[in-house]
Amino acid sequence: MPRILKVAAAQVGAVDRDADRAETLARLIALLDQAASEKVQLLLYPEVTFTTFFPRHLFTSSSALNAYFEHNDDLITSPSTAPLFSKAKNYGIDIVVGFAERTDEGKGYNTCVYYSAALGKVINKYRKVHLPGTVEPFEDPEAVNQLEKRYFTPGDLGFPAFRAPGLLPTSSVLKANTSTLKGPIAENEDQGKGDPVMGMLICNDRRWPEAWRSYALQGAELLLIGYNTVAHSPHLWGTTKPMTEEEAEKEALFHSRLVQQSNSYMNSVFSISSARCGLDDGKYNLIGGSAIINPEGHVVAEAKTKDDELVVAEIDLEECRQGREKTFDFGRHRRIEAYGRIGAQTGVVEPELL
Ligand code: CDT
Repeated sequence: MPRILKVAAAQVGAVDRDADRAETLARLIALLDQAASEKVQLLLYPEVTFTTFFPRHLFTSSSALNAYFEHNDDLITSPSTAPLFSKAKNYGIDIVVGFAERTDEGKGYNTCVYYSAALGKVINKYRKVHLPGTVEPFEDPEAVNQLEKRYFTPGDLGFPAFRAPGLLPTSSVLKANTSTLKGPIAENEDQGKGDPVMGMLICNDRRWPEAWRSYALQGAELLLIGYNTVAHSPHLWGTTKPMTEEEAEKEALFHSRLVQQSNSYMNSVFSISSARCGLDDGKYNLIGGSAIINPEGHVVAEAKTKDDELVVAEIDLEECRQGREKTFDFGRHRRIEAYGRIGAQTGVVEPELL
């Protein structure tokens, strides 16, 4: 039985440091309006959706920094963010939205939420696990910084897969069976049925296979990934081979696409990525390349611009079956007795010198 969803990435072009929040919100809503006119059911916005990618800047005043954060529970009530959620509810479109989260205890997380239009509430939250960059700015005043390790705490929620209700006509049929995932495919006839199983990642997380596999082991059929990826930053990316701005951007785009295609294939999962991109403040260049990838690793749809753009596709979640019943049938082929190192070690430990 086909399990078809119409999904989209809401790619967002340049947003300057001092951009008016209301104007940015209006752009996000314009993308939602367009999604509604194209009958999209699920729309993915980028990492830190409502502002510029502020971790590139050093803030010495906490009030200036805090202006970029949303307090945990205010997201769907605050006038600067709420209209996106209420409009999504009215349209019946589920949305995934990234934001800088400030908790009651004062911790900062790079977070995204899944808002279900059917239920009219946030049904899942993810906090970015892999925080790139540095705590202190680079000494070189020309360097592009990425101070995520300064402003955020690594996510503490793990990789929580979840089911999104109300998207498929068959969604309620198997309700009684959807609370737990049981055993390998061959032993579990409900697997790959019911409401779609989803997971969220944020930007740098997409480069880490452990993150994808954690979701795939929960049966995720669709991964949603917002990002802000600097196009040219030798301080962040390294300089094995000196590159022009243009070559560096091409390389960053290549790696972004490489990790999305390969991890979609190796985990038999659809993925959508949505970029904040373009030239912020006329000088900070972020790659575009928002894309929808199928479980065989092929591009289904991709952005053509580095501006506000909707990238839309109709996807059939049944396509996840090919990989997960054959090459990547985890239950039959994974060999956890050989993988101990992956869960036990962070840095590299080389064999002893000869
Ligand atoms: N936002 C984010 O995580 N960006 C990083 C930039 C690379 S820093 C080395 C990314 O992985 O795309």
